[in-house]
Amino acid sequence: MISTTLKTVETLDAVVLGAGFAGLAMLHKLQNKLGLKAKILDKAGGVGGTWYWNRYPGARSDTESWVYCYSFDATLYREWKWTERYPRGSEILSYLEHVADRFDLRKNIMLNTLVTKAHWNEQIERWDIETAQGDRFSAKYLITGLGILSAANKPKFKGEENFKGTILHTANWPTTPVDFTGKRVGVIGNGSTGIQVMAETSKIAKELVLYQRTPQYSVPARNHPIDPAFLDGIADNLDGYFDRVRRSATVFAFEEATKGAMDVSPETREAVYEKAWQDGGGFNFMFGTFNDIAVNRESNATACDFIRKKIAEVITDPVKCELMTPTDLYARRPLCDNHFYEAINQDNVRVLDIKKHPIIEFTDEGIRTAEGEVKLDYVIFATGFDAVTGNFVRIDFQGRNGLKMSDHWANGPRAFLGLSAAGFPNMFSLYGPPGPFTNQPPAIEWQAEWVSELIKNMMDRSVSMIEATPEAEQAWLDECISIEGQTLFGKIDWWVSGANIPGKTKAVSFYMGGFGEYMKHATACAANNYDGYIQSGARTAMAAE
Ligand code: NA7
Repeated sequence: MISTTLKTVETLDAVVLGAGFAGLAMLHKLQNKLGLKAKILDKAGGVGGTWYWNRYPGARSDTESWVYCYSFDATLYREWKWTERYPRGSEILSYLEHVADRFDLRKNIMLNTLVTKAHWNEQIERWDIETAQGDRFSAKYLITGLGILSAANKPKFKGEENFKGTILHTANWPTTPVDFTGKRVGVIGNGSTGIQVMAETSKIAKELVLYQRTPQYSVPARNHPIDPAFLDGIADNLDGYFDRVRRSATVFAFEEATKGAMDVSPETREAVYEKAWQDGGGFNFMFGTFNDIAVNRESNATACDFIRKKIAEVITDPVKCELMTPTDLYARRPLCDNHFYEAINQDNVRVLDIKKHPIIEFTDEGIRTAEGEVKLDYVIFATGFDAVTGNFVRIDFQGRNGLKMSDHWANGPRAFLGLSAAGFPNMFSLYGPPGPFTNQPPAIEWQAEWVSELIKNMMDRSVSMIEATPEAEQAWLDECISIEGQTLFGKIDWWVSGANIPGKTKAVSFYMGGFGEYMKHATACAANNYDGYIQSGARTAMAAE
């Protein structure tokens, strides 16, 4: 049983929420660069964030490993040798555990610690933080690294309690492996998670049934082992390499396209798509082929046609092929897979269209739709996340004058640079909304450095409080809305707008102007004495002083 006895308040310079890529980078900067008293609090039983929870079979990053990592330490980069183009979830988890050890972070990480509230204390200009176990902290700075894809979305179906098999959710996977050999497995959802878990499970399950609402566009990942010498080559020019990566829009390793799909002949277009198909990678296909697939409907249609044609080449069963062929825009997060369509083609795999015949109920033996009952041993929910804001509204954040984050964000997230919500002084959200939409680790570590420089600057000038102005917050949101309006990403319903959660207000949650442009905004803000923030003088001393 959780004890809720309140304990003595621990006074810190900073509390960091979350021990994933963001939290670890931030703690490293605070603890090892600035010498502050800082602590990470995380409800998980280990470090790793997303990669602690998402241990389902087939879990991988679909970003190339050599840019799905930190670049802030050249020795770390040189020492850690990724083994595959797309790192397995377990390998990423080991990497983050290694980082926690290597930079001596564990001494300031409290695990199994669920933060329930964080209130701004006006009198002393500090954050009062409490956990479910009754731990209490007073911190000058509150920095969140909560992740935009971490609050699981678990839709509820009638009769689930009667099901005698096992129900699993990919985002809350057991720490002990689950063996699906010879089992009957149902999977609900075919986003980037669903296609990974299905490709892997189809190899051993007796039967695999996909309960599909919307078919997706996916391209091959073309995973392969990597030569350590290749990684050494990057390490030799680490700053230059990551500088190029970060100046791009998407923060991936590939070169982004500079031409539109309609600017070339049909033959050239076909050849460009074919090359990308052979090279592999979803983001590469969307952003490395042509520069207007995500903004121009005509160009988008050419990519759709190409992928549909490829799906038809792989899935030879005509019924399955029709079910798996998407008809809407290619404007969700681009997917890539490890032989997903080949898996669908197998005899032990069935696809049920639950848009046409929705799930009626779970029975004691399986799932019933209008097409009948299917008997199952396991049902895997790969139904994604209450993305972006999910974790922010689960914690009772209260800023100035008791302003609740859940009220401030009732119509969607708003925060200057995605980092600072007006009314929430000395609080910074790494990779928070509305912020960049990119490959995350190199973007996150850049933001962590930016925040640490801001804190250093405040300390140097004896500034005790900094807060984004409502005007700066609004102007930033307007810019995000304007840019997203020029893309196709907001034209379909998916997690980026919150449309995947029934009843959630649809909103613009990202800055789609590219990370290179994002850095220019944030750098200009800092260079102009943190233009967009109001600052006030020293009222409380730092705990470390
Ligand atoms: P996604 O991409 O949100 O996919 C969730 C899937 O679950 C998708 O196929 C949904 O169908 C389906 N879904 C969600 N709710 C239901 C209900 N109620 N009934 C049936 N099917 C449902 O989540 P992922 O975990 O795959 O990936 C999220 C991100 O994590 C990904 O973009 C990566 O960046 C990492 P729909 O398409 O809405 O019809």
